[in-house]
Amino acid sequence: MSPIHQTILNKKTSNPPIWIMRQAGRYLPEFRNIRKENPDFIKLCLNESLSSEITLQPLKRFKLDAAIIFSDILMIPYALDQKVEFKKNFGPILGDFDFNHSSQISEEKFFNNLKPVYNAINLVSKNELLKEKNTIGFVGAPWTLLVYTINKQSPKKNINKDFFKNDLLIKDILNLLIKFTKIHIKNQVEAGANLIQIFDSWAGLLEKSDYDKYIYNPTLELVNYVKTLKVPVICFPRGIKDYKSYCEIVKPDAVNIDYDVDPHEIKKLIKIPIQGGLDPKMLLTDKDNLKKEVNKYLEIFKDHPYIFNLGHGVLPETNPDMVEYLVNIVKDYK
Ligand code: 1CP
Repeated sequence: MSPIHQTILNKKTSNPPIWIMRQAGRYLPEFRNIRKENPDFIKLCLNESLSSEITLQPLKRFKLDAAIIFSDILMIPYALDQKVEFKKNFGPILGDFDFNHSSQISEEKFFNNLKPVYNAINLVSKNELLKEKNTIGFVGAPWTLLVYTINKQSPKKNINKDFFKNDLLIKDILNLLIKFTKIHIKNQVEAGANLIQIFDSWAGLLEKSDYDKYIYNPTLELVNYVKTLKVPVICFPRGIKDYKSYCEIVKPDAVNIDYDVDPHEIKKLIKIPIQGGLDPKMLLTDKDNLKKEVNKYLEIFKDHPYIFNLGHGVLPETNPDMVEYLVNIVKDYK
């Protein structure tokens, strides 16, 4: 059994397993080389030979315990025929979501639109580098996808006041996103993903009074669905104000904490396996400081099932040597 699966089942491993959010990406020169030649990001995600190669790049360099497929949470709106573009130094820009059109898309058409993603998962999961390791499939949580679908770009600090104005349409879009997110999860598992991560990157934008409707109920539906597929599910409700209630209600197999969470406090509050926490900015400091911070998390979670990771994605300006240094500290921890 892989070290991540062991940790999720509460079994003791000699040291915590590790993977890194956004481990395949812009901080790696070998990724930037491929990206330079492939200016269309969606097309790159749909090129199974390149996307599987990019997925494996960090595993060739570092002793990581999992590969996360090189794709994007916005591949779902894309496969539902919403226009999705990525603008340099700006982020995603989406077109209008046409509910009447998107709700007519068949499961088969959706599968065909994303077939190269599933083929890439299949290629990666069979690679020698992944023996006794995990191939992580992922989705955006319904709330986070709704944010991009309606806001049509990153919301940064808050969402437009008009966001919730058409309540009925929002409900319909949310349900459609849930339906296709389940299909995307199933397709990834059938292709070879043996762990699913659900990213709720914009959970922090909501007030607690909105959690039931937009976070708890939709995510619980996905988590229960993943459990029927017999693969573990890790949830990352970034910036949520109450991780404890989230875990009790949504019941993921493990939870990823963000870097604003106090690790001492959360350990006392949460019984399920924990992942992540380290501020990605620590990788921009020096080795001594990084070591101190990494050891802090290792010490705090030494008697709690723990998967090492960051409190958000690795930053593009990170030096890969610092990532190597981090991975080695975790691997050498006694
Ligand atoms: O190793 C990996 O993790 C690579 C696969 C991966 C994942 C898991 C990518 C590639 N994107 C994601 C998830 C993702 N995409 C999330 C959830 C995690 C998070 O909060 O970071 C979100 C919110 C997105 C949406 C997205 N995709 C943004 C906007 C982020 C924001 O602040 O609004 C951007 C800029 C992207 C593009 C993207 N996706 C992935 C990469 C490597 C890139 C950069 C593309 C480039 O310009 O080269």
